[in-house]
Amino acid sequence: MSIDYQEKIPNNVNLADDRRLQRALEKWQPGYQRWWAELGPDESQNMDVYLRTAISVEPGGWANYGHVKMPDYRWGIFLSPAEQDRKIAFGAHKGDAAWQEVPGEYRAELRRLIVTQGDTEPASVEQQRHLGLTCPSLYDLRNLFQVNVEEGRHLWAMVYLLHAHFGRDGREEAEAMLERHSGDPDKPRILEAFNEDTPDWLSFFMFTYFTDRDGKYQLASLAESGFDPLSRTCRFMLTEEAHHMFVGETGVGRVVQRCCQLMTEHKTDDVRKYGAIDLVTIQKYINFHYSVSVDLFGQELSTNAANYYTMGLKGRFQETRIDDDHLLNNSIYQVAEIKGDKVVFADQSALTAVNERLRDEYTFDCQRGLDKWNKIIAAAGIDYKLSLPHRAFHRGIGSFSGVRANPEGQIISQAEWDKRHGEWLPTDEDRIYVTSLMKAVTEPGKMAAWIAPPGKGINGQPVNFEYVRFN
Ligand code: BYC
Repeated sequence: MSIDYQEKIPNNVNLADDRRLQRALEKWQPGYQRWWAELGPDESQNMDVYLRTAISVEPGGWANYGHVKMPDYRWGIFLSPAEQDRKIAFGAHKGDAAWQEVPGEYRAELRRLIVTQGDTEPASVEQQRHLGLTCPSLYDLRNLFQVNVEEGRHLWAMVYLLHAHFGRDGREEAEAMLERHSGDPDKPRILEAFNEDTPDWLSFFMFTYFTDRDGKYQLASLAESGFDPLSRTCRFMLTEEAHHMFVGETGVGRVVQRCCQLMTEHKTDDVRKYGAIDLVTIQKYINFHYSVSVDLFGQELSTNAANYYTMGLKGRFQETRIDDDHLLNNSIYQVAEIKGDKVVFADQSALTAVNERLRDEYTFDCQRGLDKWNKIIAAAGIDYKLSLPHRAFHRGIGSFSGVRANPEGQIISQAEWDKRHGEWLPTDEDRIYVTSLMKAVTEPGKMAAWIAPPGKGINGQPVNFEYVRFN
């Protein structure tokens, strides 16, 4: 399966043979380019950025690196290769052939899932649009832009599905993706976390670690879909998502490393004196970004999610590797809830608890990064441990949204919350301090004082390579 780079819209879906679809997408393209120019990365139009572009969807098809102006990036439509005779793996249609066309009875639900997924992609580009002006290094600037162009491509992926499979209302939904904007009071993005600012690079690394990881879990669940084009699209998107989480994990790790270096060098916890970010502040950012990201999984018990599952539209993480009946009509799952002033676990229908199961798997995965960051701290001989806050902490969605809890998961009064939340979440002062560190460092190989250099460069290039050229 090859991608024709001569085409206006590079693709491996035989766009050339489908004139109607090609015309529809070519009509949408100028609006997308206008959106990128207006709400994409600030002042970046003339920069040459060392970007990776997919040249094939096969494993290892990522070898194409070169300096590119982002408006000329080859945004295209790539689906993972079809699996022969693929069957629906779960729900009421388990065992049937996967759908190649939208199943009429589930059209509205499927469109909603695709629109919700698609909406997050341009939202994140909008959230991150000012960061380039304060990059801690050229290496980091290039990574930010790589993430941004790939989020743009993920929007294309969802827009392709809407145009190819949903006719007129699909085209309208594709237009609407460019009309809603992150934080817009009149036309906000659909999911709450995508209306928050990403005001500084610590937030960016946290976002790519925690929020992009929600992307991984949601895409993996959609990759199980009985609607085969959605499944194949998401499979390919997941290969790009991995890099975004790498940027987050190594980014936070380098901030931790720099802090520990200064703590041991100066025998102090107060690294702010030396222009770095202290471990307490890093913990507060973790508390914020983790709690906002777990909200993205929806309610603990969700009839929407149960319906998506039974309809065969959205499965569980690695559905086919799970050893059960894949129907879940008689299965139970332990779900946390509030009883009095305690958090307890109770048996619930596994079918209505699929959101919660996914959130549990996500949390388990999040912990891996914390273990790595804690190793950096331990290796420096420092007695401090970063941790994920309890699931009840600072929630806006689900059973815990109505209570106040501390990071250990004890239910506390509003008065205690008002008194103590500044110990657990970034305060205005913390944010002002972190923002004060954000000054662009653009000399090849140089790093801002608050972050350690990366272990290695991109694609075998040295760390002091000119990853971005300003024109
Ligand atoms: N904000 O039944 P429930 C990514 C609504 S990130 C606002 O539990 P459901 C990326 C909900 O819509 C991945 N509203 O909901 C990362 C429902 O409304 P209705 C994005 C919310 O449907 C970084 C009501 O509350 N992909 O890719 O089971 C950079 C009841 O809730 C929220 C997806 O999300 C919220 N957080 O679950 C770039 C996958 N949560 O029906 C990209 C597609 C719930 O009462 N989306 N509500 O009007 C879904 O699968 C589901 O929509 C959700 C929600 C899992 C998000």
